[in-house]
Amino acid sequence: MVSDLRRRKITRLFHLWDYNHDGVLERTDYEQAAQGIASVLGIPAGSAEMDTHMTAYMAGWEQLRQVAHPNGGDLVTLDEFVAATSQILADPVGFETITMNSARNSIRLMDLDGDGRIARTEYLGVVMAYNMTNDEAEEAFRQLDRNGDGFITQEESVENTVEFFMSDDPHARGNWLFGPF
Ligand SMILES: [Ca+2]
Ligand SMILES: [Ca+2]
Ligand SMILES: [Ca+2]
Repeated sequence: MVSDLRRRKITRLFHLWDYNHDGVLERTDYEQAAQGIASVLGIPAGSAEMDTHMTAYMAGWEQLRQVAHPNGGDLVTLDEFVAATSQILADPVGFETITMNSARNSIRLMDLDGDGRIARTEYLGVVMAYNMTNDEAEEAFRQLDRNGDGFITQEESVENTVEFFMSDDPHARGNWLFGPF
C-alpha cells in the first residue's frame, strides 16, 4: 500500500528510467541508461571499469525483474514497478542497497571537479538533461542542499534519497530528488 505522494514520486522515477519512452521498463532501458552514464563519466568502452559499471547497473534491473516477475517475464509496467519498488524497500537489505547506491551514483555522476560534493553549477549542468526547466532545477537544488551552504554532500544525498523513497510529507526536501513530482 503506497500513498498518493509516494506513488507520484515513484512514477516520476519510472518515466526517467524508461529510457526509450515506450511506457514499460525493459533490459534495454537499463543498458542504454548505463551506457549514457558511462559516457558522462568518461569510462572507456571495453575497459575493466566498464565491465564493473555495467554489472553493477544491470544488477538493479535483475533485482527489479525478479521481484516484479518471479516466474519470468521481461517487461515491467508502471503498476508492477510501483509494487516491486515498495516490496524491495520494505526489506531492510533492499532498502539499504537502493538508497546507498542511489546516493553514491548521484554524487559520482554530478561531482565533476571530484571534491566529493555537488555544487550548484555541477547539479544544474547534469539535471538539465532530464527535461527539467531552469526554474525547476534551481528549486530542486535549493531543496536538496539541506543546510543551504551551496553544496549537496554525501550525507545530504543519503537523507534526500531516504525521504524520496519513504516520506509521506509533501514538504520533505528529498521529494525533489528527481525534480518536480
Ligand atoms: Ca522502455
Ligand atoms: Ca564537486
Ligand atoms: Ca549542503
